[in-house]
Amino acid sequence: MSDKQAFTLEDIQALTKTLNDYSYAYHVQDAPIVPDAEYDRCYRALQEMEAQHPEWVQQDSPTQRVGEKPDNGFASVDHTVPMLSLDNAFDNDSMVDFDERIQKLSKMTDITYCCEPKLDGLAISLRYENGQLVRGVTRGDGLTGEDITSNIKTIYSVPLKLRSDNPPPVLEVRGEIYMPKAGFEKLNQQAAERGEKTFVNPRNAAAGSLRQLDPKVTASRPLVLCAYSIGYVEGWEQPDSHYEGLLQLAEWGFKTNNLMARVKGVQGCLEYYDKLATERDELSYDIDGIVYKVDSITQQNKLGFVARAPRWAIARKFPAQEEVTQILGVDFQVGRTGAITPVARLQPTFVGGVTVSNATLHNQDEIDRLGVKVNDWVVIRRAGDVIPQVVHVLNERRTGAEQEVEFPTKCPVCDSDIERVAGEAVQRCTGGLVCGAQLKERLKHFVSRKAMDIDGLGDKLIEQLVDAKLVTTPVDIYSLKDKPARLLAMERMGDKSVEKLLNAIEQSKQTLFNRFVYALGIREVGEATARTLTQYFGSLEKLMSATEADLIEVEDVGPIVAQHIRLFFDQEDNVATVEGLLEQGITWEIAQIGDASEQPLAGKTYVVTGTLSRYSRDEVKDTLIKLGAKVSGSVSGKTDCLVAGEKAGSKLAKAQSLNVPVMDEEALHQMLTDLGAV
Ligand code: JCF
Repeated sequence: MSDKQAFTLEDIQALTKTLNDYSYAYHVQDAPIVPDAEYDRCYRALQEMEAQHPEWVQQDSPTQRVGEKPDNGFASVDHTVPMLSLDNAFDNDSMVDFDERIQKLSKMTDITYCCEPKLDGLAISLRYENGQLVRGVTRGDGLTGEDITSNIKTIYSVPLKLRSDNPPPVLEVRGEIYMPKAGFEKLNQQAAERGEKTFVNPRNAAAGSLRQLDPKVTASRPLVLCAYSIGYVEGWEQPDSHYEGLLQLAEWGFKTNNLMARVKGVQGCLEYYDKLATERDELSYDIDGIVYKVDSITQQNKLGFVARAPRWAIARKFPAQEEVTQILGVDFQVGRTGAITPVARLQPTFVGGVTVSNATLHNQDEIDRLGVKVNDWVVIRRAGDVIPQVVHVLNERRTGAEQEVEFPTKCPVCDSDIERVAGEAVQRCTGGLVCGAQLKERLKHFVSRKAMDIDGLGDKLIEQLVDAKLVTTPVDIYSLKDKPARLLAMERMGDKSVEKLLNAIEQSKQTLFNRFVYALGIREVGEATARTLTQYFGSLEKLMSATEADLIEVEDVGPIVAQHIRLFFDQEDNVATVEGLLEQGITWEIAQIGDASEQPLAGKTYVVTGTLSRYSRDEVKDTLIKLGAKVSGSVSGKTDCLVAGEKAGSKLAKAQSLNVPVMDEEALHQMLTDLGAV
């Protein structure tokens, strides 16, 4: 506002409220109502108005979130009401015991429990006086914590002021401060790029961020507060339900967990656990279990405490995702593109619900970053279906018996040289298809479900076929029909399975252009890129003759991908393989490579998400492509329609926030039926 327009106190108050509403929608409700640019514009406008009239700055102005360093570090503060810890349960039996104890003590049956995911962060207590945030304190030892108000204020999901015209005179809210997985990854990536130390997990990153003396540092960290209980209140009648108390907190502007639920009895608790256990890995934040609380506050008060833990609550823990074990040795595996991956052989350990005996070490850089040696004791992590990782080395356990990891210079499978391309982290075997390992991996990729989809040609059989030199290129798969006796000689192959396999191979010849291109296994060309390429070029000849400059024109294809594609088709044996496959009779529907503009869904971009029951997601994608649509992996402003099955998560939320039309499975089925596609 360089031209100094006149404005009033009311204008500042109104703009402050507008910004806080935007921020609440974004940070608490996860449903932004304006683009970031609009928020930033309003924020700068408020900053300028405040600079002209500092005496009008509102206490809850977003500009007040980042303040000065506290002068004398963090002061100690006694909690009004102690912050309790939780007893743990590790199995169903302990949950049954817990419920029986509650029934006995309260002389009631069918207890109502309030359940919520247990966030893996740090507990804090927030004090509000007449609706204004006055203090934020860490849990500390439960009785005394540290005053970290200046850091807490930088967290946007912490309301500086309650959203109420008559807030309670005093309110203390307890909650967990955590760092969502995506923010954690980004933070670590930035730290790594600057050559700084990375955090081992989101919990440590959250703890480290709150311990910063400079609030500016905390402000730069992606922290979130989720409220989990009312710790203390004056001048307001609490409902006799923990659950309803949380609903009130949500109304006052706090983020509460949207998976929170009330259930009946231990049966309800166990069902809730099973459901969350399957969803755990898809959540945007780490959880380490479920918290169950007796819902009635009257009952809670009657049940009371033992030592520091309430009798009315329990934390049911998931199997640990991190464990300590020893590295017995390091093997080197050769992948489809020749990439050499060091794999740590571990003393087998139960982690994340399974026994793990291997963990990937990725590449030389990762070995250097971890500083890992053979015989080291390490923390390993297995989350969901992700390959187990080595998180860090326990240096204090070193005995002197540790040995450096020696990266080979020759391929352990074919003895060809290993080379490292400048600027790349991976080292590769230069053997190409001479290397049995690369050939096996390429074949496994070629026959996989999203590629040529040849059922019955499993990893074990491929290995045998390659070892027996029956198959030396993908083309050979299609002449197996001339050698049934050789197939019968393979392990666990009978007349029936040979017949089935040969049928599956024949059937795979009728495919889709994008599947074929994906199956070729060109480096950096995944399922989505294969789709984009085939839709852009329309024919194999055009794709094969495209220059790097032509390729860069394709959406999502950058110079590196373009180079890999060109390199692939410049290699004679690759061209020979493609031609050989076509000679074997591989074809795809002409509709796909015909005049795209005449197809019913031409020019439309679809995204498919969630669980479908009538079709598989791949089937739906294939069908949409046949109808001329483009299928993308992520929702954006350019998306024309999101097909959302059950349990659609973030993509559905994003589509809704961008007003992208959403179609459920029924509507999709109707459309495909109307178009005669099914
Ligand atoms: O999410 C949590 N980590 C969490 C911790 C949730 C709760 O409801 C808690 C808690 C610690 C103590 N409740 C208590 C009483």
